[in-house]
Amino acid sequence: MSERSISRVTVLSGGMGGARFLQGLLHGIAAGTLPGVAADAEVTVVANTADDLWMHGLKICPDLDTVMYTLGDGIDLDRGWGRRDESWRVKDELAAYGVEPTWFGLGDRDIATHLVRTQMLDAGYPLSEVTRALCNRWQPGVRLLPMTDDRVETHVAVADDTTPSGRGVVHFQEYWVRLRAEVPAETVVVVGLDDSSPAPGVVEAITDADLVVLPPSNPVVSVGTILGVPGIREAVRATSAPVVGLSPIIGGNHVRGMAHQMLTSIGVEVGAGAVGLHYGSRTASETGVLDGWLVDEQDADQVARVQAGGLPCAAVPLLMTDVGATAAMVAAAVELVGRGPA
Ligand code: FO1
Repeated sequence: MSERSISRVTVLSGGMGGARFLQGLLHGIAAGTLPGVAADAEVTVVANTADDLWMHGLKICPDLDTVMYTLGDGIDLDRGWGRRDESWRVKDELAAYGVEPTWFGLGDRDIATHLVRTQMLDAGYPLSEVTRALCNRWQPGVRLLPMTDDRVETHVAVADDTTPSGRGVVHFQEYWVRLRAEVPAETVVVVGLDDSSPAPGVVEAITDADLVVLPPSNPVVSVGTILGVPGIREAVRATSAPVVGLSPIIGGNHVRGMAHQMLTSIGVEVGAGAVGLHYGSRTASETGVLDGWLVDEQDADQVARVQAGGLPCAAVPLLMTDVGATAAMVAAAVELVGRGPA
């Protein structure tokens, strides 16, 4: 196996889980604890934008902002989203006017981000340029790219006895925030996905990488939507870099978020092994994207099943309890695939 130096790492990321993973990755790079990874390795994040929504005339990009705030040290650590030291005066005033929706938490500081973004979009700048401008302030320490500059939105069909059909469709944010993902997601529809194209730099960030990582983000509505942008799955399958994934499911359930509900809605078993096989082996299948898959030690009994699917697999601690623990799982991921093809 050739020893290869890894200096360009590309991560396909959602919001909270991806952001925590990135903190550990950057920590490991800086600490020099990642085998074969250069101390000055550069990280590019291709972030999910299908959670995005327009509200009160503002364009809100939850996953881009969660990564930017988290790595730029502006995140509220308890919530895992939005700004630290936040106030909610505008939200309260909107509620006083009876303006809906009142269920979405728009903080005053956060609104400034959406105002800048909306003004730049209105001036004709693409989302990728807007994101670059916002990151000039936050300096997240990664190159942050939206998966696409086109409008893409995840919507969820749920049972709704107030409608003649007995079903209703809500924006993903309404499903997650107002409905608290407590009702089954009958169907997930990502509006605009099939007509979208990768944002500038995204394909190259994948094909020119030395390592591509699928972090423990939601495999359906975060990593799944990124892979669904026409051209991105193809780029992952074509890259000369090893591609490694880490399971967001531990012990049969997600750690946070709604991976359980989303996997169920697409008929995929909620298991660490099943998710790895859902992503698939790049070499042993026509659509697979992975060269290796990490599961938590609780799911060690699924390693053989994943390997039988043509996908190298190892069981290591996957709870991101702190940056050191996360860096250790990155090291394990590099060990599993990082030496590159023989
Ligand atoms: N999540 C919540 O649970 N409640 C909220 O009110 C809420 C508001 C919000 C505002 C801006 C933003 O960027 C994110 C926000 N989130 C909120 C988190 C968001 O729903 C998630 O980060 C992802 O979209 C799902 O992973």
